[in-house]
Amino acid sequence: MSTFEDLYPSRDIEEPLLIERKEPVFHGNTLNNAPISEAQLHQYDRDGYLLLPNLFSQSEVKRFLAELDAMQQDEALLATEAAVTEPESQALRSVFQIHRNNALFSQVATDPRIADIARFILDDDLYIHQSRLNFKPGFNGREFYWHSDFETWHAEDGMPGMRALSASILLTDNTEFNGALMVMPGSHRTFIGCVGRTPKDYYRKSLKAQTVGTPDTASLETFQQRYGLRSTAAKAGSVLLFDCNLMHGSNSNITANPRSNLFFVYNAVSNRVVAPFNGNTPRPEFLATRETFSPLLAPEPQKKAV
Ligand code: 6CS
Ligand code: FE
Repeated sequence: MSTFEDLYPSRDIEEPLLIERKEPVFHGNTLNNAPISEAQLHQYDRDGYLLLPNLFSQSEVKRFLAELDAMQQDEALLATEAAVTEPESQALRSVFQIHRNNALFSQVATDPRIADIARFILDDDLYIHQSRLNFKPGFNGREFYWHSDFETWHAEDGMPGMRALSASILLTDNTEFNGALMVMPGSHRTFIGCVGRTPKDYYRKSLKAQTVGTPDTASLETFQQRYGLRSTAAKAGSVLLFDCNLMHGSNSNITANPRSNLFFVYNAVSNRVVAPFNGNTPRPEFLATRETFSPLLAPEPQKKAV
């Protein structure tokens, strides 16, 4: 059990809990040398997410997709626990820890176009808590039910507070038909404590279809009425930055068009994971960085022109 105070109790509770967020969304205190505009920062702070259209070029996306195809043929990779198939087929659902196991994507993880914004928002040195490719293949890509990533990372990985964010790089066009991420804008400011003890090795099931750690329907109804629903549909090459506690989910993909996205989760070094707050043994390294912890190198400070 963690010796850290549990600011966000979840799982071992009798009733759902709505807890106001303790941490700021934007952890910095200046816009000097900001990599995004004040309007963009305001939008991220207010809504809990920011869409950056066409941040990566089509030729970069083409290179990423070629890497995806190669991974889908890599028998050794497919045999590891980091490769997760869909609940009702052998289609590939996710591949985790690509920031360490894939040369190209380990570079993308440190790309200043996303890492600099994450560092600005979290206002700390960073490391990658988790990375993954979600394939959401045509016809077989099943939904990701409503959830807060932080609820899982807090309960099952021991992430103390809300000082982490995800950068999702869209590798295919995300549309309202093929399962673009849906978000509840503003929901990042309230934590839902979920009822239901975490089974041992729950990740073997949750990565295919999560139930434990997802909110009850009454809380979701309250949230939907309070925050509404918004689609983050955008073209391939766009980047969606979203706060660790934003309520989000995506529908099953019954179209022929895959909805494949690359995710990097940036966590503040000061918010390194500790013992899981649900009291279970920690999840494996491919889901939550512990032994392979290494801070992202901050860029050399801009030398002032003399
Ligand atoms: O368990 C996790 O860490 C993963 N589960 C979901 C549904 N989203 C975040 C993360 O990839
Ligand atoms: Fe998620």
